[in-house]
Amino acid sequence: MLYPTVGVPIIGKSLFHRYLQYKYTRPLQRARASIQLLMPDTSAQAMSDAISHCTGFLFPGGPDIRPELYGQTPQPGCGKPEPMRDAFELQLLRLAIEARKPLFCIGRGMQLLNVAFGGTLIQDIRLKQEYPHMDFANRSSATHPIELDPDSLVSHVLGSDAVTVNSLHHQAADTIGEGLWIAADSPEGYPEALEIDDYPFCLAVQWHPEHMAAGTPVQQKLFQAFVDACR
Ligand SMILES: [Mn+2]
Repeated sequence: MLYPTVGVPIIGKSLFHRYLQYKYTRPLQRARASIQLLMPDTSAQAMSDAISHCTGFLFPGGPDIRPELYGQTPQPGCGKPEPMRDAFELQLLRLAIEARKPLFCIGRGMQLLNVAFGGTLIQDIRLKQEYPHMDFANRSSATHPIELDPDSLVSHVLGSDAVTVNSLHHQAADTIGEGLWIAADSPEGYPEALEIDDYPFCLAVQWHPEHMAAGTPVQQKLFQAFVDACR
């Protein structure tokens, strides 16, 4: 299986969405993956097709998750959710975990993983940050440091226990779901990577390696390791 099939929930159809989508598919292709974009279809048939057809899944960035899904009501600063994406991606992620598929969860994807395990989110961190964590203009640059647990998968893949990363988020994982642990954090203590206890392969990062991979080879390693785990 030289080109494993990686399932990626579709981000959207506008030109801007397609640009964002391309940012994920390009480093996956560079790592020699075949990509299956997945439409938000929650039917049992679509779910079982996705699980049987794809050897791994990448959960991409996107809008804020509906607070109701982690037991809260929307607070000021919380963005407009996309309930269709939430319902589809949460269901798919749960089935993928059950099937022990390799996972790569990025940005919103990492937050979704936390919600899938019963964790919660801080709905807006903009008033409680030392670094600008929502910095779209500098999305290809490393803008804040993080510390990684040297025993984590993400640290092994990056080959370091301290790196600097870009930052495109205004929410953060708060209570961590049972069965997950914090593999990296920002200087303020916001989780920047999560991992699942006793799981074959899961990278979940709060930063956006897809915008760095072209210019920062170490970030491409995350995509390579994920695709290798799918092979
Ligand atoms: Mn950050």
